[in-house]
Amino acid sequence: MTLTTPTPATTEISSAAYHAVPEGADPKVVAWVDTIAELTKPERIVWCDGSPQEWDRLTREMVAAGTLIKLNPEHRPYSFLARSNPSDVARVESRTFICSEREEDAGPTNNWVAPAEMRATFSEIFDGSMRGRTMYVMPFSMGPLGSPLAKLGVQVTDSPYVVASMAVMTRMGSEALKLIGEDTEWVAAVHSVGAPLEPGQADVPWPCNDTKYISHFPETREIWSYGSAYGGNAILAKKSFALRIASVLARDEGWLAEHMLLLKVTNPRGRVFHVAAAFPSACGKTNLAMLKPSIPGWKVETIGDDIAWLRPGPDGRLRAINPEAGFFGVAPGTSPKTNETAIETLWGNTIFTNVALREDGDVWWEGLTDKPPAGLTDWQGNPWSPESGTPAAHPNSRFTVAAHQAPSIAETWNDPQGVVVDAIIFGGRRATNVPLVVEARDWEHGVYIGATVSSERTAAAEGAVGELRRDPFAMMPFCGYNMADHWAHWLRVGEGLRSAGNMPRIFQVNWFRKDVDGKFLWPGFAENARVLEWILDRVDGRATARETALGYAPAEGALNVDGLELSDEQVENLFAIDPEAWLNELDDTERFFDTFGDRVPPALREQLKDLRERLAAE
Ligand code: TSX
Ligand code: MN
Repeated sequence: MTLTTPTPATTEISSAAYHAVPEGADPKVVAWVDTIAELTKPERIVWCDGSPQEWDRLTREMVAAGTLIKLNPEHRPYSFLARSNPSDVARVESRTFICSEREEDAGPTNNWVAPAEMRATFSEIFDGSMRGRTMYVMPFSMGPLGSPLAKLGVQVTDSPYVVASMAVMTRMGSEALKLIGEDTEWVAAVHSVGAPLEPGQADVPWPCNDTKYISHFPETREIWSYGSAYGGNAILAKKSFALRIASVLARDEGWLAEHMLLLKVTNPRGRVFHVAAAFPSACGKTNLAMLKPSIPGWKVETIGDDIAWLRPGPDGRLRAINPEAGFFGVAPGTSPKTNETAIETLWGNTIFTNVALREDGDVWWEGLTDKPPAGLTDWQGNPWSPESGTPAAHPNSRFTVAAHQAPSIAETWNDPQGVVVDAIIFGGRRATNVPLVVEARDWEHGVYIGATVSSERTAAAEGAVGELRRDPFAMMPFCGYNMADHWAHWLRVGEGLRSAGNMPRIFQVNWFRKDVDGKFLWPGFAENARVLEWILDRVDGRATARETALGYAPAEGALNVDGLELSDEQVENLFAIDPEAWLNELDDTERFFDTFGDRVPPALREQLKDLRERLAAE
């Protein structure tokens, strides 16, 4: 199949004159592509079909251009290393915008610019931004092709690295394009690295621009991204579509687009459960998504590691899909000890970005092995040794790999009907106050727990160490509308589920509580299966609980700690409630709520008041 047509000698002609549009492509898609091409003025246009041949051609071209390094196929078959520009290594929240018509609809936690103003800026910076480059057109589906829970999109990009990433992370190509018809809703996403090439100008391995914009237009369901080729800034199907735009679609259509992993869990009696869990960054979501239980008889399978779309089904039960098709995971800290399944997943067919290169053509990152191998090249391409004093792999270095390659993937991960959610978990990284696990008193209390998710700042982040970083629903950087409206929406969805007579139970967990000496109280990792056991035994009606001010905690002896080297005192400390510390935290929570003014649902103010009263009575 021919994907390109020869480049004409002239520069500024209608794109329609020189690109081969796939037969049957929706005229509105074609017209939109033409509009973007007229603005960005690429040298040629390629409509991506998502085939293995296309992948092969693109990766070869990127190796020739120096964008990718082919890894040693003996160690890492069909795999590549990309080194980004050192200025382009992470999502840039300060340059991420929600361009709703009204500022209050973006809310106090988002950067807002009026749509007209942003469009005026874009008509300048995107003008000719793809000169000398290929514009790739990528139709894609978020969720199984044709699923009633899935959504379609079309992203254009001038970065072949982004095409290869989207091919892994989404169902991208001809099949998705065929699903777009006259009446199909689809999200339009424009991406440019913002590095046009003059005739004869040599390219660089990782083109990007110091000026960056990641802008979302929720009312017109559009995404425009400029200047970065990294991760969430550029793979617009992920955070931009599946969370920021989808959260708005979900609000309008009565469902939920959430920053959650999805698990299938089978208990020793063979009953199957599904769990959705939201955690802020640096809590080990991918590790939990690929958990190998330490306790016999329990089986955990992966459905998703980052995003879940949840929707009340025809039977009134909450059903969920993973809208993505791959994992874009943080490499450092991933090891056979912390996540053996991820290590198995990464055997090949993987794009690594900003990890270290071994002498033998394989990859390495901090935490993969106790001791670094000799002869490493760091993520910037410089010789590295432990004496270098810098990390060999960038702390935000990544792997991009197909979800179906995980040995833990559930056979139902592709089910177009989604899976029925039995339990929802909210976690955070908290050295104090938050117990290992509690069950919410009811849905409203669960929504309060979600709205008050927080992590203590680590040394890596700005701000004082130990200070609470609020991250409601782990959605702080990802909610495309007013965060307080998101809480109200959760309460509304709960009412619908309740009237249908079947709602998931909500739990709060904290793997990170420390003792007075600053040591983690809970072993975590595979042992978290014990917490899942109590949670799902609660759902199954077989685990006992005791009421506390914070919710239902495991009754004495109900949490299985057999074989763990945990003293009674340590178990007690994992669940200890200090009313004074909690009342101080609630003052902080109230101040946090106040930043949203009168958009905070009264039911959550009520939850705060009730919690205060329960703690004061302790
Ligand atoms: O991912 C983590 N999980 C979830 C696993 C399913 N991490 C890593 C977080 C950084 C991304 C954890 N770290 C977890 C955890 O449950 N718990 C901890 C804290 C911890 C770290 C080390 C030990 C115990 C707890 N123990 C030893 O190092 C021996
Ligand atoms: Mn995430």
